[in-house]
Amino acid sequence: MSEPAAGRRVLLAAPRGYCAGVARAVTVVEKGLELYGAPVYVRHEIVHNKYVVKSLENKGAVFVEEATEVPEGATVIFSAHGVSPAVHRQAADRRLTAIDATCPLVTKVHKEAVRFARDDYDILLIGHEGHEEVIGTSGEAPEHITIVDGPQEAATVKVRDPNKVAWLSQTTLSANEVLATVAVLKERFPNLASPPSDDICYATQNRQAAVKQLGADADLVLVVGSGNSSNSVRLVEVALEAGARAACLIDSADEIDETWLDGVRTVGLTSGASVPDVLVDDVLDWLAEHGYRQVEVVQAAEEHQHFALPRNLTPRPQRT
Ligand code: 0O3
Ligand code: SF4
Repeated sequence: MSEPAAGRRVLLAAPRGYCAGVARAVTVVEKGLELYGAPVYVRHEIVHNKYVVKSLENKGAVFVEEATEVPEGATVIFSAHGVSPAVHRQAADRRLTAIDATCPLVTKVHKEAVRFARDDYDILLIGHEGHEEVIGTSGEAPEHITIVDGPQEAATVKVRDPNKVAWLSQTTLSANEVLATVAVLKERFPNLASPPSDDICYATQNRQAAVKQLGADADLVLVVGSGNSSNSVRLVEVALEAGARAACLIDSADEIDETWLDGVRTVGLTSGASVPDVLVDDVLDWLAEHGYRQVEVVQAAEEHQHFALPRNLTPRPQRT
């Protein structure tokens, strides 16, 4: 039995949705289409969101998995998750015009990997094997990097010299889980070197902080995001850890099952860093139609981050 409409409310997480890196990457594809005309090839989903990919396909973007699938001499955009130097070389070999939409905060992790590898460290990259960002970062120094996926792997990973070990991480992991993994590594390698600043980016941390804040008060948390979006999936886990009775990942409002609302008074709502606002607005409309009209914003942080577009997308001033 549903609660009476009077008791129903929505706790809306803030920040949620697009981070600065995603906003920049989506703009790169839109501007690329404007400047170079369709088709513009994009290597890998520009961000892990079905709706974004479909919308850009409708505008003339062609998504491929490898640079080798792009016709010689065409324009290719690299996704926000970053690519290895080998992919840059493939693009150069095919004489592609490459536009790099890698988030600057992912590039920062690549540079840390290069620096630690140059100093001959064994680098333990905390992240999910097979994820595009982890593939790209590992490719900076494959002979130095070992992927460590959680505390259990941290307990057994082998290194050459226990005094020459550094850790880095994927940008979109659960902050708590990374802390737990690093704690195990520090126990084993007391001289473990850390990245100069957090690899888990501000947007991941803020979205997790907001959902953590509302999780305990929510009977159900809806996270808008696609199944291959690491940061979105983490929001479901963080909501459950924070005490939400249930949490579901949905691509859009039409995936909500009405039975999920049985006995639910408070719905928490958030969205991953790759999710456009329109999808959350649709969920809010759907919830309002089902009696959840009262919306309270739960604000964990304010964000003012903005990244400039890549140089080869910025019109150059004309010389006179
Ligand atoms: O890395 P993740 O699967 O979360 O990727 P999304 O969903 O595209 O979100 C943007 C994050 C990103 C590009 C890497 O940090
Ligand atoms: Fe960049 Fe963080 Fe957004 Fe990833 S989640 S694109 S690292 S700002």
